[in-house]
Amino acid sequence: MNDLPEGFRYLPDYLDRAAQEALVAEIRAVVADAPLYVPTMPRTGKPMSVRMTNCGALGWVTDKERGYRYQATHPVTGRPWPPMPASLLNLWDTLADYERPPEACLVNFYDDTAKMGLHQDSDEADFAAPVLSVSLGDTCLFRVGGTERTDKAVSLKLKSGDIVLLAGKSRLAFHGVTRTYPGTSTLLKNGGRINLTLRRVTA
Ligand code: MD3
Ligand code: FE
Repeated sequence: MNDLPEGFRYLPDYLDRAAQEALVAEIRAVVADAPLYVPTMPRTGKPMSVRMTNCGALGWVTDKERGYRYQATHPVTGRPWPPMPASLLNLWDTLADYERPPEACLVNFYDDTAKMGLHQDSDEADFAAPVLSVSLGDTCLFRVGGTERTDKAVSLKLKSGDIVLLAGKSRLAFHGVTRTYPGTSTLLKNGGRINLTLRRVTA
């Protein structure tokens, strides 16, 4: 907990229960329009355990043939992503300290066995902009290291209502989700964990 990368801001319990519930309702509406899908890894086609969708002008997607990228349409429905809810734009305005609005909100859904391997977020053209992450539902064990894969990493638990802001050097830190802790939250009726990441994509 004392070796967090420079620019990493952890805001525990930032959203109260009512704000979390309101956000879940907005994400359910997003998912009704843009269903969660199973992303696959570049080249191997191996499915990720996290299901994903997006809102905003651009969305992060991955598949075997075309790999990691941002695009304006849902890979399954072909429709544009639904707009970003005003509450998320407001959060960015309050916390990001960045002149321009986020272009993408990636919605990650973790079931009881899902995890996310150690990676760097480098598909965006603008690394000056921060990434803002909101956790909802079950607690997870999150791991964050330095800008090299082999740098020492620290673990912390991210719980429902927590926000993490990745600015400065932490923007390119390696990070991942080791596991979730099923049954630790009553926010989502069918359990699981949702993580939202708001980003600038273009420079
Ligand atoms: C540290 N999501 O979507 S959120 C991702 O909980 C992603 O779903 C995780 O990693 C999740 O790419 C972690 C916290 C987070 C997000 C972006 C970061 C940490 C980060 C970017 C740079 C460094
Ligand atoms: Fe990431």
